[in-house]
Amino acid sequence: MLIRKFRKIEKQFLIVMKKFISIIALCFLLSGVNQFNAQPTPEKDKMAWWREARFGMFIHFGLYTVPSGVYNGEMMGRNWYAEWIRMQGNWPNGIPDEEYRNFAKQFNPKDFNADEWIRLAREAGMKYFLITAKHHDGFALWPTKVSKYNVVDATPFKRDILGELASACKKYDVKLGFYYSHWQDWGHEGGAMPPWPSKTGREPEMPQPTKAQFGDYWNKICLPQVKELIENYDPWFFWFDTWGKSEQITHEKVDELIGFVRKLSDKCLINSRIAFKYEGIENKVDYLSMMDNSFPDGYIEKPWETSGTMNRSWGYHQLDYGWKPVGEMLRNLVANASRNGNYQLNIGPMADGTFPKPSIKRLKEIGAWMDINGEGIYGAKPNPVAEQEWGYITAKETKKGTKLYLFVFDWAESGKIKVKELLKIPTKIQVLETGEVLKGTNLKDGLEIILPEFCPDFNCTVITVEINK
Ligand code: FHN
Repeated sequence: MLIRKFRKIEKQFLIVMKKFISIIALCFLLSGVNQFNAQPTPEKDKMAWWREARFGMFIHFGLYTVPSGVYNGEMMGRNWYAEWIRMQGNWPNGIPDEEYRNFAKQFNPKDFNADEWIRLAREAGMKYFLITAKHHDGFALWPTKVSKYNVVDATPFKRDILGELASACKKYDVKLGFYYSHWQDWGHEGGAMPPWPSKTGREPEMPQPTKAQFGDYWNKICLPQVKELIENYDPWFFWFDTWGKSEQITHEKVDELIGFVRKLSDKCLINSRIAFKYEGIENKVDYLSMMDNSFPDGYIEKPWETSGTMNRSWGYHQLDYGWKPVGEMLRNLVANASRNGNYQLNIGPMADGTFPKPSIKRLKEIGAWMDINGEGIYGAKPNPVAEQEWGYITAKETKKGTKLYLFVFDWAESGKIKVKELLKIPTKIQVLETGEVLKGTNLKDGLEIILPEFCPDFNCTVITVEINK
Protein backbone atom coordinates (compact mmCIF):
# COMPACT_ATOMS: atom_id res chain seq x y z
CA MET A 1 0.00 0.00 0.00
CA LEU A 2 2.76 2.38 1.09
CA ILE A 3 4.90 1.38 -1.90
CA ARG A 4 2.00 2.00 -4.35
CA LYS A 5 1.46 5.45 -2.84
CA PHE A 6 5.16 6.19 -3.13
CA ARG A 7 5.18 5.09 -6.83
CA LYS A 8 2.22 7.41 -7.54
CA ILE A 9 4.02 10.36 -5.95
CA GLU A 10 7.19 9.44 -7.84
CA LYS A 11 5.24 9.34 -11.17
CA GLN A 12 3.66 12.75 -10.52
CA PHE A 13 7.05 14.15 -9.59
CA LEU A 14 8.51 12.87 -12.88
CA ILE A 15 5.67 14.47 -14.90
CA VAL A 16 6.18 17.81 -13.16
CA MET A 17 9.94 17.58 -13.72
CA LYS A 18 9.46 16.77 -17.42
CA LYS A 19 7.20 19.79 -17.84
CA PHE A 20 9.69 21.94 -15.96
CA ILE A 21 12.58 20.77 -18.15
CA SER A 22 10.65 21.40 -21.38
CA ILE A 23 9.70 24.92 -20.20
CA ILE A 24 13.34 25.63 -19.38
CA ALA A 25 14.40 24.25 -22.78
CA LEU A 26 11.81 26.39 -24.56
CA CYS A 27 12.95 29.51 -22.67
CA PHE A 28 16.52 28.68 -23.58
CA LEU A 29 15.61 28.33 -27.26
CA LEU A 30 13.60 31.54 -27.26
CA SER A 31 16.31 33.48 -25.49
CA GLY A 32 18.65 32.61 -28.35
CA VAL A 33 22.06 31.09 -28.01
CA ASN A 34 23.99 32.19 -31.04
CA GLN A 35 25.72 35.38 -32.09
CA PHE A 36 22.64 36.76 -33.80
CA ASN A 37 19.63 36.33 -31.60
CA ALA A 38 21.09 37.24 -28.28
CA GLN A 39 18.46 39.91 -27.53
CA PRO A 40 15.01 38.92 -28.78
CA THR A 41 12.46 41.63 -28.04
CA PRO A 42 8.92 40.55 -27.23
CA GLU A 43 6.97 42.56 -29.79
CA LYS A 44 3.53 42.23 -28.32
CA ASP A 45 3.63 45.81 -27.11
CA LYS A 46 2.14 48.91 -28.69
CA MET A 47 5.53 49.75 -30.21
CA ALA A 48 5.53 46.59 -32.36
CA TRP A 49 4.13 48.20 -35.53
CA TRP A 50 6.44 51.17 -35.17
CA ARG A 51 9.58 49.06 -34.89
CA GLU A 52 8.43 46.92 -37.79
CA ALA A 53 7.67 49.96 -40.01
CA ARG A 54 11.04 51.75 -39.93
CA PHE A 55 10.03 54.32 -42.59
CA GLY A 56 7.44 57.10 -42.48
CA MET A 57 6.43 60.33 -44.20
CA PHE A 58 6.47 63.70 -42.44
CA ILE A 59 4.46 66.61 -43.89
CA HIS A 60 4.75 70.32 -43.11
CA PHE A 61 1.70 72.06 -44.52
CA GLY A 62 -0.02 75.21 -43.32
CA LEU A 63 -0.44 78.96 -43.85
CA TYR A 64 3.32 79.37 -44.39
CA THR A 65 2.84 77.35 -47.56
CA VAL A 66 1.15 80.37 -49.14
CA PRO A 67 4.27 82.64 -49.20
CA SER A 68 6.57 79.59 -49.59
CA GLY A 69 9.69 81.25 -48.18
CA VAL A 70 9.34 84.62 -49.97
CA TYR A 71 7.72 87.74 -48.53
CA ASN A 72 7.33 90.97 -50.58
CA GLY A 73 9.82 89.64 -53.12
CA GLU A 74 12.44 89.05 -50.40
CA MET A 75 13.68 85.64 -49.42
CA MET A 76 13.22 85.07 -45.70
CA GLY A 77 16.29 85.50 -43.51
CA ARG A 78 18.19 83.46 -40.94
CA ASN A 79 17.61 79.91 -42.21
CA TRP A 80 15.74 77.83 -44.74
CA TYR A 81 12.80 76.82 -42.56
CA ALA A 82 9.91 78.23 -44.63
CA GLU A 83 7.38 77.40 -41.88
CA TRP A 84 9.14 80.11 -39.87
CA ILE A 85 8.34 82.94 -42.29
CA ARG A 86 6.04 84.63 -39.78
CA MET A 87 9.18 85.30 -37.67
CA GLN A 88 11.87 85.33 -40.32
CA GLY A 89 10.26 87.03 -43.29
CA ASN A 90 10.61 90.83 -43.35
CA TRP A 91 13.94 90.14 -41.70
CA PRO A 92 14.74 90.79 -38.89
CA ASN A 93 11.32 91.98 -37.71
CA GLY A 94 9.03 89.19 -38.85
CA ILE A 95 5.74 89.59 -40.72
CA PRO A 96 3.16 91.62 -38.78
CA ASP A 97 0.66 89.28 -37.13
CA GLU A 98 -2.40 90.65 -38.96
CA GLU A 99 -0.69 90.30 -42.31
CA TYR A 100 0.35 86.73 -41.61
CA ARG A 101 -3.19 85.80 -40.55
CA ASN A 102 -4.40 87.16 -43.88
CA PHE A 103 -2.60 84.31 -45.65
CA ALA A 104 -5.59 82.28 -44.49
CA LYS A 105 -7.70 84.07 -47.11
CA GLN A 106 -5.32 82.81 -49.80
CA PHE A 107 -4.99 79.30 -48.45
CA ASN A 108 -6.79 77.30 -51.11
CA PRO A 109 -4.92 74.11 -52.06
CA LYS A 110 -7.42 73.26 -54.80
CA ASP A 111 -5.47 70.23 -56.05
CA PHE A 112 -5.10 68.66 -52.61
CA ASN A 113 -5.92 64.98 -52.88
CA ALA A 114 -5.49 62.99 -49.68
CA ASP A 115 -5.68 59.73 -51.58
CA GLU A 116 -2.76 60.73 -53.77
CA TRP A 117 -0.56 61.87 -50.86
CA ILE A 118 -1.04 58.63 -48.99
CA ARG A 119 -0.69 56.52 -52.12
CA LEU A 120 2.65 58.23 -52.84
CA ALA A 121 3.77 57.54 -49.28
CA ARG A 122 2.71 53.92 -49.55
CA GLU A 123 4.39 53.44 -52.92
CA ALA A 124 7.60 54.87 -51.50
CA GLY A 125 7.50 52.07 -48.93
CA MET A 126 6.44 54.28 -46.03
CA LYS A 127 4.26 52.63 -43.42
CA TYR A 128 3.21 55.68 -41.47
CA PHE A 129 2.29 59.30 -42.05
CA LEU A 130 2.84 62.31 -39.83
CA ILE A 131 1.42 65.77 -40.49
CA THR A 132 1.60 69.19 -38.82
CA ALA A 133 -1.91 69.33 -37.35
CA LYS A 134 -0.80 72.64 -35.84
CA HIS A 135 2.68 74.10 -36.27
CA HIS A 136 4.21 76.98 -34.25
CA ASP A 137 2.06 79.56 -36.09
CA GLY A 138 -1.01 78.16 -34.32
CA PHE A 139 -3.08 77.50 -37.47
CA ALA A 140 -5.02 74.21 -37.37
CA LEU A 141 -5.56 71.88 -40.31
CA TRP A 142 -8.85 70.62 -38.88
CA PRO A 143 -12.07 72.37 -37.77
CA THR A 144 -11.11 72.73 -34.15
CA LYS A 145 -13.94 73.92 -31.94
CA VAL A 146 -11.70 75.96 -29.64
CA SER A 147 -10.35 78.44 -32.21
CA LYS A 148 -11.53 79.96 -35.47
CA TYR A 149 -7.94 79.97 -36.69
CA ASN A 150 -8.39 76.80 -38.71
CA VAL A 151 -8.74 75.52 -42.25
CA VAL A 152 -12.54 75.31 -42.25
CA ASP A 153 -13.42 78.56 -40.47
CA ALA A 154 -10.67 80.85 -41.77
CA THR A 155 -9.91 79.78 -45.35
CA PRO A 156 -11.82 79.56 -48.64
CA PHE A 157 -10.81 75.89 -48.81
CA LYS A 158 -13.17 74.88 -45.99
CA ARG A 159 -12.24 71.20 -46.00
CA ASP A 160 -11.13 69.09 -43.07
CA ILE A 161 -7.68 68.17 -44.33
CA LEU A 162 -6.93 65.85 -41.42
CA GLY A 163 -10.27 64.07 -41.81
CA GLU A 164 -9.62 63.36 -45.48
CA LEU A 165 -6.10 62.15 -44.73
CA ALA A 166 -7.37 59.92 -41.91
CA SER A 167 -9.73 58.14 -44.35
CA ALA A 168 -6.98 57.72 -46.95
CA CYS A 169 -4.63 56.30 -44.31
CA LYS A 170 -7.24 53.69 -43.40
CA LYS A 171 -7.70 52.80 -47.06
CA TYR A 172 -3.96 52.26 -47.65
CA ASP A 173 -3.24 50.78 -44.22
CA VAL A 174 -0.86 53.59 -43.30
CA LYS A 175 -0.64 54.61 -39.64
CA LEU A 176 -1.56 58.25 -39.00
CA GLY A 177 0.19 60.53 -36.52
CA PHE A 178 0.13 64.22 -35.66
CA TYR A 179 2.78 66.84 -35.15
CA TYR A 180 1.36 69.24 -32.57
CA SER A 181 3.15 72.39 -31.38
CA HIS A 182 2.16 72.36 -27.72
CA TRP A 183 4.73 74.90 -26.59
CA GLN A 184 5.08 77.66 -29.19
CA ASP A 185 1.85 79.05 -30.53
CA TRP A 186 2.18 82.42 -32.23
CA GLY A 187 -1.48 82.54 -33.16
CA HIS A 188 -3.14 82.26 -29.75
CA GLU A 189 -2.88 84.43 -26.72
CA GLY A 190 -0.71 82.90 -24.07
CA GLY A 191 1.16 80.56 -26.45
CA ALA A 192 4.96 80.69 -26.16
CA MET A 193 7.00 82.76 -28.58
CA PRO A 194 10.45 81.88 -29.97
CA PRO A 195 13.14 81.95 -27.31
CA TRP A 196 15.06 84.89 -28.81
CA PRO A 197 17.54 86.44 -28.74
CA SER A 198 19.59 83.66 -30.18
CA LYS A 199 23.30 83.44 -30.90
CA THR A 200 23.39 86.19 -33.52
CA GLY A 201 21.83 88.64 -31.07
CA ARG A 202 20.21 90.47 -33.99
CA GLU A 203 16.64 89.42 -33.41
CA PRO A 204 14.21 91.55 -31.47
CA GLU A 205 13.21 90.21 -28.05
CA MET A 206 9.90 88.41 -28.17
CA PRO A 207 7.56 89.14 -25.30
CA GLN A 208 6.79 85.83 -23.58
CA PRO A 209 3.46 85.05 -21.91
CA THR A 210 3.30 85.07 -18.14
CA LYS A 211 2.87 81.78 -16.34
CA ALA A 212 -0.83 82.49 -15.89
CA GLN A 213 -1.28 83.41 -19.58
CA PHE A 214 0.48 80.25 -20.72
CA GLY A 215 -1.63 78.24 -18.27
CA ASP A 216 -4.70 79.72 -19.87
CA TYR A 217 -3.51 78.83 -23.38
CA TRP A 218 -2.65 75.34 -22.13
CA ASN A 219 -6.13 74.72 -20.73
CA LYS A 220 -8.14 76.48 -23.41
CA ILE A 221 -6.21 75.63 -26.58
CA CYS A 222 -3.51 72.98 -26.15
CA LEU A 223 -5.27 70.30 -24.09
CA PRO A 224 -8.67 70.64 -25.82
CA GLN A 225 -7.01 70.43 -29.25
CA VAL A 226 -5.01 67.35 -28.32
CA LYS A 227 -8.28 65.83 -27.08
CA GLU A 228 -10.06 66.69 -30.33
CA LEU A 229 -7.26 65.18 -32.40
CA ILE A 230 -7.48 61.92 -30.47
CA GLU A 231 -11.26 61.76 -30.38
CA ASN A 232 -11.82 62.80 -34.01
CA TYR A 233 -9.02 60.93 -35.77
CA ASP A 234 -7.75 58.23 -33.41
CA PRO A 235 -4.03 58.79 -34.17
CA TRP A 236 -1.38 56.11 -33.66
CA PHE A 237 1.18 58.60 -32.43
CA PHE A 238 1.95 62.18 -31.52
CA TRP A 239 5.08 64.09 -32.40
CA PHE A 240 5.43 67.02 -29.99
CA ASP A 241 8.08 69.62 -30.68
CA THR A 242 10.23 71.26 -28.02
CA TRP A 243 13.76 72.01 -29.17
CA GLY A 244 15.09 74.72 -26.89
CA LYS A 245 15.05 75.97 -23.37
CA SER A 246 11.49 76.72 -22.39
CA GLU A 247 10.22 78.44 -19.27
CA GLN A 248 6.71 77.38 -20.15
CA ILE A 249 7.07 73.63 -20.66
CA THR A 250 7.80 72.69 -17.08
CA HIS A 251 8.20 69.08 -15.96
CA GLU A 252 4.69 69.29 -14.46
CA LYS A 253 3.25 70.36 -17.82
CA VAL A 254 5.08 67.54 -19.59
CA ASP A 255 3.80 64.98 -17.09
CA GLU A 256 0.30 66.38 -17.35
CA LEU A 257 0.27 66.15 -21.15
CA ILE A 258 1.66 62.62 -21.14
CA GLY A 259 -1.00 61.55 -18.62
CA PHE A 260 -3.68 63.32 -20.64
CA VAL A 261 -2.82 61.47 -23.87
CA ARG A 262 -2.48 58.12 -22.05
CA LYS A 263 -5.93 58.55 -20.51
CA LEU A 264 -7.57 59.26 -23.86
CA SER A 265 -5.84 56.60 -25.91
CA ASP A 266 -4.09 53.39 -25.04
CA LYS A 267 -2.46 53.01 -28.43
CA CYS A 268 -1.19 56.53 -29.09
CA LEU A 269 2.62 56.79 -28.89
CA ILE A 270 4.43 59.87 -27.59
CA ASN A 271 7.86 61.17 -28.61
CA SER A 272 10.62 62.57 -26.42
CA ARG A 273 10.51 66.08 -27.85
CA ILE A 274 7.50 66.70 -25.69
CA ALA A 275 10.26 68.00 -23.38
CA PHE A 276 13.72 69.49 -23.63
CA LYS A 277 16.45 68.60 -21.16
CA TYR A 278 14.15 66.60 -18.91
CA GLU A 279 16.24 63.93 -17.24
CA GLY A 280 14.57 60.53 -17.39
CA ILE A 281 12.08 61.54 -20.10
CA GLU A 282 13.02 58.37 -22.03
CA ASN A 283 11.28 56.34 -19.34
CA LYS A 284 8.04 58.27 -19.69
CA VAL A 285 7.66 58.40 -23.47
CA ASP A 286 7.48 55.70 -26.12
CA TYR A 287 10.18 56.72 -28.55
CA LEU A 288 13.06 59.16 -28.84
CA SER A 289 13.20 61.86 -31.48
CA MET A 290 16.63 63.02 -32.59
CA MET A 291 17.16 66.67 -33.47
CA ASP A 292 16.44 67.68 -37.09
CA ASN A 293 18.48 65.69 -39.62
CA SER A 294 20.61 64.18 -36.83
CA PHE A 295 21.85 60.66 -37.30
CA PRO A 296 23.46 58.91 -34.33
CA ASP A 297 26.49 56.80 -35.17
CA GLY A 298 25.61 53.72 -33.18
CA TYR A 299 22.93 51.44 -31.74
CA ILE A 300 20.35 52.92 -29.34
CA GLU A 301 18.26 50.49 -27.34
CA LYS A 302 15.16 52.65 -26.84
CA PRO A 303 13.07 52.95 -30.05
CA TRP A 304 14.12 56.15 -31.81
CA GLU A 305 13.75 58.09 -35.03
CA THR A 306 15.30 60.84 -37.09
CA SER A 307 13.10 63.27 -38.94
CA GLY A 308 14.85 64.55 -42.02
CA THR A 309 14.24 67.02 -44.81
CA MET A 310 14.42 66.24 -48.55
CA ASN A 311 15.98 69.62 -49.22
CA ARG A 312 16.69 72.20 -46.49
CA SER A 313 13.22 73.41 -45.56
CA TRP A 314 10.36 71.53 -43.91
CA GLY A 315 7.55 73.68 -45.28
CA TYR A 316 7.65 74.24 -49.05
CA HIS A 317 10.25 76.88 -49.99
CA GLN A 318 10.11 78.06 -53.58
CA LEU A 319 13.83 78.93 -53.66
CA ASP A 320 15.20 75.87 -51.94
CA TYR A 321 16.82 73.88 -54.73
CA GLY A 322 19.00 71.86 -52.38
CA TRP A 323 17.37 68.51 -53.07
CA LYS A 324 19.21 65.57 -51.56
CA PRO A 325 20.18 62.66 -53.80
CA VAL A 326 18.25 59.42 -53.35
CA GLY A 327 21.42 57.61 -52.26
CA GLU A 328 21.80 59.94 -49.30
CA MET A 329 18.24 59.35 -48.13
CA LEU A 330 18.57 55.59 -48.56
CA ARG A 331 21.73 55.74 -46.50
CA ASN A 332 19.86 57.58 -43.75
CA LEU A 333 17.07 55.02 -43.76
CA VAL A 334 19.36 52.01 -43.79
CA ALA A 335 21.85 53.38 -41.23
CA ASN A 336 19.00 54.07 -38.82
CA ALA A 337 17.40 50.65 -39.35
CA SER A 338 20.73 48.94 -38.71
CA ARG A 339 21.02 50.88 -35.43
CA ASN A 340 17.45 50.23 -34.27
CA GLY A 341 15.96 53.52 -35.48
CA ASN A 342 13.30 54.81 -37.85
CA TYR A 343 13.47 57.51 -40.53
CA GLN A 344 10.74 60.06 -41.17
CA LEU A 345 11.29 61.78 -44.45
CA ASN A 346 9.67 65.17 -44.87
CA ILE A 347 7.77 66.63 -47.83
CA GLY A 348 6.62 70.23 -48.01
CA PRO A 349 3.58 70.26 -50.32
CA MET A 350 3.06 73.38 -52.43
CA ALA A 351 0.30 75.97 -52.10
CA ASP A 352 -1.89 74.16 -54.67
CA GLY A 353 -1.79 71.05 -52.47
CA THR A 354 0.49 68.94 -54.65
CA PHE A 355 3.97 67.62 -53.91
CA PRO A 356 6.91 69.36 -55.62
CA LYS A 357 8.16 67.38 -58.64
CA PRO A 358 11.65 66.74 -57.22
CA SER A 359 10.08 65.11 -54.16
CA ILE A 360 7.75 62.91 -56.24
CA LYS A 361 10.70 61.77 -58.34
CA ARG A 362 12.70 60.90 -55.23
CA LEU A 363 9.78 59.12 -53.56
CA LYS A 364 9.33 56.96 -56.67
CA GLU A 365 13.01 56.07 -56.83
CA ILE A 366 13.05 55.18 -53.15
CA GLY A 367 9.88 53.13 -53.66
CA ALA A 368 11.42 51.16 -56.54
CA TRP A 369 14.43 50.36 -54.36
CA MET A 370 12.21 49.44 -51.39
CA ASP A 371 10.10 47.10 -53.54
CA ILE A 372 13.16 44.94 -54.04
CA ASN A 373 15.16 45.53 -50.88
CA GLY A 374 12.51 46.43 -48.30
CA GLU A 375 12.57 42.91 -46.82
CA GLY A 376 15.89 43.84 -45.22
CA ILE A 377 14.30 46.90 -43.60
CA TYR A 378 10.76 46.04 -42.43
CA GLY A 379 10.78 44.07 -39.23
CA ALA A 380 14.54 43.60 -39.44
CA LYS A 381 16.66 43.51 -36.32
CA PRO A 382 19.64 45.83 -35.89
CA ASN A 383 23.15 44.86 -36.91
CA PRO A 384 24.32 41.89 -34.78
CA VAL A 385 28.01 42.25 -35.66
CA ALA A 386 30.42 45.21 -35.93
CA GLU A 387 29.84 48.49 -37.81
CA GLN A 388 31.34 48.18 -41.31
CA GLU A 389 33.21 50.62 -43.59
CA TRP A 390 31.32 49.76 -46.79
CA GLY A 391 27.76 50.12 -45.41
CA TYR A 392 25.30 48.67 -42.92
CA ILE A 393 23.80 45.38 -41.79
CA THR A 394 20.40 44.24 -40.55
CA ALA A 395 19.31 40.73 -39.59
CA LYS A 396 16.25 38.50 -39.61
CA GLU A 397 15.69 35.21 -37.91
CA THR A 398 14.58 32.44 -40.26
CA LYS A 399 13.41 28.87 -39.66
CA LYS A 400 16.90 27.60 -40.38
CA GLY A 401 18.90 30.29 -38.65
CA THR A 402 19.73 33.87 -39.54
CA LYS A 403 19.66 35.93 -42.69
CA LEU A 404 21.90 38.97 -42.77
CA TYR A 405 21.27 41.86 -45.13
CA LEU A 406 24.43 43.67 -46.19
CA PHE A 407 23.67 47.13 -47.57
CA VAL A 408 26.71 47.96 -49.68
CA PHE A 409 26.92 51.72 -50.23
CA ASP A 410 30.61 52.00 -51.05
CA TRP A 411 31.41 49.63 -53.87
CA ALA A 412 34.97 48.46 -53.28
CA GLU A 413 37.38 48.82 -56.20
CA SER A 414 39.16 45.71 -54.97
CA GLY A 415 36.08 43.73 -55.97
CA LYS A 416 35.60 42.31 -52.48
CA ILE A 417 34.34 43.35 -49.08
CA LYS A 418 35.02 41.97 -45.66
CA VAL A 419 32.22 41.57 -43.12
CA LYS A 420 34.24 42.28 -40.01
CA GLU A 421 33.64 39.97 -37.04
CA LEU A 422 31.35 37.63 -38.95
CA LEU A 423 32.87 34.26 -38.14
CA LYS A 424 29.98 31.92 -38.98
CA ILE A 425 30.07 29.75 -42.08
CA PRO A 426 27.41 30.92 -44.57
CA THR A 427 25.21 28.51 -46.49
CA LYS A 428 24.34 31.00 -49.22
CA ILE A 429 25.45 34.49 -50.28
CA GLN A 430 23.33 36.21 -52.88
CA VAL A 431 22.55 39.60 -54.43
CA LEU A 432 18.95 40.36 -53.44
CA GLU A 433 18.03 42.22 -56.63
CA THR A 434 19.54 39.90 -59.25
CA GLY A 435 19.75 36.56 -57.46
CA GLU A 436 23.44 36.22 -58.39
CA VAL A 437 25.18 33.81 -56.04
CA LEU A 438 28.46 35.07 -54.57
CA LYS A 439 31.51 33.39 -53.12
CA GLY A 440 32.58 33.92 -49.54
CA THR A 441 35.65 32.88 -47.58
CA ASN A 442 35.88 32.70 -43.81
CA LEU A 443 38.97 34.52 -42.56
CA LYS A 444 40.07 34.71 -38.97
CA ASP A 445 38.61 38.20 -38.48
CA GLY A 446 35.56 38.09 -40.74
CA LEU A 447 33.86 36.87 -43.89
CA GLU A 448 35.31 37.98 -47.23
CA ILE A 449 32.84 38.23 -50.10
CA ILE A 450 33.72 38.52 -53.79
CA LEU A 451 31.47 41.23 -55.24
CA PRO A 452 29.67 40.73 -58.57
CA GLU A 453 31.49 41.81 -61.71
CA PHE A 454 28.84 44.48 -62.39
CA CYS A 455 27.46 46.66 -59.62
CA PRO A 456 23.66 46.22 -59.72
CA ASP A 457 22.88 49.47 -57.88
CA PHE A 458 25.40 52.22 -57.23
CA ASN A 459 23.11 53.78 -54.60
CA CYS A 460 23.04 50.65 -52.52
CA THR A 461 23.30 46.98 -53.45
CA VAL A 462 21.89 44.51 -50.96
CA ILE A 463 23.60 41.15 -50.42
CA THR A 464 22.01 38.45 -48.28
CA VAL A 465 24.06 36.01 -46.22
CA GLU A 466 22.25 32.94 -44.89
CA ILE A 467 23.61 31.16 -41.87
CA ASN A 468 22.23 27.99 -40.35
CA LYS A 469 21.87 27.52 -36.62
O1 FHN B 1 10.89 74.69 -35.31
C1 FHN B 1 10.54 73.43 -35.80
C2 FHN B 1 10.74 73.34 -37.29
O2 FHN B 1 9.98 74.30 -37.94
C3 FHN B 1 10.35 71.95 -37.78
O3 FHN B 1 9.00 71.69 -37.54
C4 FHN B 1 11.20 70.91 -37.07
C5 FHN B 1 10.90 69.49 -37.44
O4 FHN B 1 11.69 68.65 -36.68
N1 FHN B 1 11.01 71.05 -35.62
C6 FHN B 1 11.34 72.36 -35.08
C7 FHN B 1 12.81 72.57 -35.02
O5 FHN B 1 13.46 71.45 -34.55
